[in-house]
Amino acid sequence: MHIKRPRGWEIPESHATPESIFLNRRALIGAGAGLAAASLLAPRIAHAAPGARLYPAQRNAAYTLDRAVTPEKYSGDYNNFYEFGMSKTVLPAANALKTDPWTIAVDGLVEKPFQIGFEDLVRKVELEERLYRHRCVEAWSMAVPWTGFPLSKLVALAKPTSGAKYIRMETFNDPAMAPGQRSFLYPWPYVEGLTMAEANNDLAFVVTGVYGKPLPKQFGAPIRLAVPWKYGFKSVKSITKVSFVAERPKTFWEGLQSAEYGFWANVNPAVPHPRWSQATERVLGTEQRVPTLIYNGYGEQVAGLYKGLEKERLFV
Ligand SMILES: Nc1nc2c(c(=O)[nH]1)N[C@H]1C(S)=C(S)[C@@H](COP(=O)(O)O)O[C@H]1N2
Ligand SMILES: [Mo]
Repeated sequence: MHIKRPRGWEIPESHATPESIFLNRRALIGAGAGLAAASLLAPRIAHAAPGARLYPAQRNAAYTLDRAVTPEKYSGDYNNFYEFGMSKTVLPAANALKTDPWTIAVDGLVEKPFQIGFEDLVRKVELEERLYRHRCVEAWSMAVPWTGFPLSKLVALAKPTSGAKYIRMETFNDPAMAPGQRSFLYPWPYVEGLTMAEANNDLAFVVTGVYGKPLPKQFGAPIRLAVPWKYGFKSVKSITKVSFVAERPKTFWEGLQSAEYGFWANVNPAVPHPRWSQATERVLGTEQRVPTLIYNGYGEQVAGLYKGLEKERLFV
């Protein structure tokens, strides 16, 4: 028997075989032929990167840049992903990251804790593309077309109770897969957090893709955060757990070196890092130094979040 059938990632979702028909067809096929047919049909999702058929997503024109998009050949080969090593060249090691299947646990102060598969989560939201600046605390920067959905959508799905004051996000912890996690010098797993007001700000974005395709592994596949008004370390990669909590979470970098890397970490050119200036940044690709902007240029959208919090270390 020969079945010519386009694979899942070659056809738009609306044209894909609905699951009910797929299941009926399997039921109709006799046991002997059925085994062969099932083995042809079953891997159609496993071979595609999760959610691949959804790309490229519609660009949201509200998010514009003051600079050119950084070509992927620069941004995709200069990453911070300590789980796979402390150098910028984590691309080969990050290939070991297993992203399929991928489950995200939602727990803490929510109506009802649940686990959700990455594919199921993506089906519940609408993906869009946004051009965002990214400013690492190390004073390099890039401009990237992320694909994803507002973090506020995930908050709404989670249904936090009134006691939830912070959202805490965690990366996988798997030293067998990620060699960096065999080092006891770091407080694994990587943890980050935001206040509920920050999480519900329009700019806070859950990222599933970049450059019009699913996230390559070194960018933190299959699902990460982008909070562009904060230093890059707040944008946690490869998220496996989202918890709603009453107390401010202790973040990974805070646990290592709280004098240099705090909870708030809002970009501010006037507040130097203890060991270097934050006044300018090196743009990946062009290698030019350009002035750094307060809140990385997003002050209009986010400065209001910090009214009344002036006593906090907002820029560390
Ligand atoms: N899990 C995890 N998330 C992480 C990091 C990391 O080492 N591990 N590095 C952070 C830092 S310092 C930066 S600048 C960005 C880098 O994202 P990129 O490599 O996609 O440019 O990811 C952030 N998220
Ligand atoms: Mo960073």
